[in-house]
Amino acid sequence: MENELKKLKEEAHKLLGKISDKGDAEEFRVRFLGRKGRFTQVMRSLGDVARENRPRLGQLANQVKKEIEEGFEKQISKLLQPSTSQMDRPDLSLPGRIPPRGALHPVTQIMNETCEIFESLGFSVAEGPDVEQDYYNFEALNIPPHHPARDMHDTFYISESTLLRTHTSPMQARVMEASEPPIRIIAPGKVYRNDSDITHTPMFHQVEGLLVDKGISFADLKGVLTIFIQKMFEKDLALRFRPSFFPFTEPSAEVDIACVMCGGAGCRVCKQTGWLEILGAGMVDPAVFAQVGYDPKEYSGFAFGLGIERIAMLKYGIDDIRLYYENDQRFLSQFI
Ligand code: 2NM
Repeated sequence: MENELKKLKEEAHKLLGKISDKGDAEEFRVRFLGRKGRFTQVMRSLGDVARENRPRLGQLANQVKKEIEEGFEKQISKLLQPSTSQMDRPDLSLPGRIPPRGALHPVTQIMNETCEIFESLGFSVAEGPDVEQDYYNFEALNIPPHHPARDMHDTFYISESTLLRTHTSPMQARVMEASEPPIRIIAPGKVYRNDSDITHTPMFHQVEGLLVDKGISFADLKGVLTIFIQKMFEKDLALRFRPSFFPFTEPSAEVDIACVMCGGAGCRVCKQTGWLEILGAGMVDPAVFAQVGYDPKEYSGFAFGLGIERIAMLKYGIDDIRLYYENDQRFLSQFI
């Protein structure tokens, strides 16, 4: 009987591993553990065994039964659980993990938008060095040494003849020097002035425009700037041209727009004037044309310069320019 039990145990063990569905499990249960199963059969022969061996064999039989039952339970619980290959399979119904997304700096956004508007009007982008020669920053633009206008620029000098450009117009002098009219360009980029308060940072961004051809008038300037303001502020804002002075333009104007906050009624932002100063412009001075070798009798042109930070401040209602350069996430994340 001992042999029978051993054989039974081995047989059950071999078949346990092959149970792979409900049918197999039921078959196994009937065959080994059922009322007419193999185990019951073996137990019947306990009566034929010598009396003194019965307790030992009875114990052994119970142990074998327990082992088979436990093995059977284990196999069944395995069947009820998903297999490892099922667990490794990705759950396609889960929502995706969204990575944190970066965004362009508000100044970059307005810079890009500005360039796109002028490009839509036929202007090409001309870029040049931040470290510029005194000649292109000043002399070519009708600002000779010792000219009082140099004072206004708070220039960072690198040497006697090189400096950080104080505006992007040196690029326009370079383009005019290198090519003939018609010219229709904008010069976007960083500019530097030794000045710092709530409306000035030592580095800021400008876009300057230049259009030179035969028969260009102040009306063309007004038209281009009006379209730019309307597209940038998505509103039919009024423009006002006030007489002003720049060494490189004559006549020159400072351009105001109707206050974006109150529409001209007067408020804190426009200091009750109803107007906001937004850019400078004018007709290119014949002295500049002479410097670059254009005949002022043949050609005329207009130029303008605008500060990107200032436009972004007006568009977004920002009252301190320094916020742009503090890299505070609470500020930046409002422009995503
Ligand atoms: C301004 C205002 C007025 C300007 C002039 C030129 C150039 F090169 F054609 F002479 N470029 N930009 C200009 C004119 C810039 O900024 C407030």
